[in-house]
Amino acid sequence: MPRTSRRSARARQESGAMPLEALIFDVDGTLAETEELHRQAFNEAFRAFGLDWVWPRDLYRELLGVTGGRERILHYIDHYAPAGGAGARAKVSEMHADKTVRYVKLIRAGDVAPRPGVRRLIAEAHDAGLRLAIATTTRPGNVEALLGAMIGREALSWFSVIAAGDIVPAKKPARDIYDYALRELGCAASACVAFEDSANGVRAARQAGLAVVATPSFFLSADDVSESASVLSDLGEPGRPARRLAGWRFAKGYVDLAGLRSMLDEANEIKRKTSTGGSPRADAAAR
Ligand code: XBP
Ligand code: MG
Repeated sequence: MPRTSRRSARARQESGAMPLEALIFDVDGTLAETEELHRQAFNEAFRAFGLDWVWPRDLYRELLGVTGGRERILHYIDHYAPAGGAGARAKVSEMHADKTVRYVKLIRAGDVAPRPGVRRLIAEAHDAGLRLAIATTTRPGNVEALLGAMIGREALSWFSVIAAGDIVPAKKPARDIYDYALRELGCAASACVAFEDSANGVRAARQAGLAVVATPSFFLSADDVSESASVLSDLGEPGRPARRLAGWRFAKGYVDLAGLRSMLDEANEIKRKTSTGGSPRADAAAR
């Protein structure tokens, strides 16, 4: 840890503030705008299985309310009664596995760029010795392909926990994937910050007791993420500030570790006051 951070870490400890130990990232929509590639992969898989199903963007936006690709296909069969639904139901796992292969190919072939600030913040956290984790509904193979394509293979080793897919029984908005990530990290929720793009993701992280920075994504721009400590257009970059949509304002105009520490201190203070009967609303309004 650099000397200055060590000194400020000591000052924070003396003041009773919780040190920031780990950052936990959602994947789809948060690290990169990947849902369009998921959509294409679903449509390709349907064609490959002889189905004339097509998920256009508007329908896909609706279907994103159901997390998990396999669950999403089942929901479509049950609620939209497409032709061939009964037969497809029996093959849903096979069809979803095919979709996953196609998605990974699209990721590897395509030019998927991280959202603004993602690569910078991950590198800053890694250099500062913070732990990094993933908490996502998508398949672990998809996460590896995306991180590899986006940041480089070495970035995978920076993440000490990759909590993904069916590793827990209930997907977001259930809190399970975040509880799992916290357990594996060995960190208290009050020492971590989660990054999300969707209402389901924010709900899961908040249920697990985490402070959240939300950067709503293309498909989910209308989601209710108001439980987040900060809502931004993206994580921002030096010279290219993020637009603040609600909540905590990052002094530099972009999300960095210093800003996250201050945001976390405030979030923990609000939590403490709420549990001791203080007035968090007045505090939040004053910031
Ligand atoms: C978003 C999702 C995922 C993907 C599809 O996950 O809901 O289900 O759309 O992935 P998150 P799979 O934002 O939590 O990363 O087909 O692999 O399930
Ligand atoms: Mg997401």
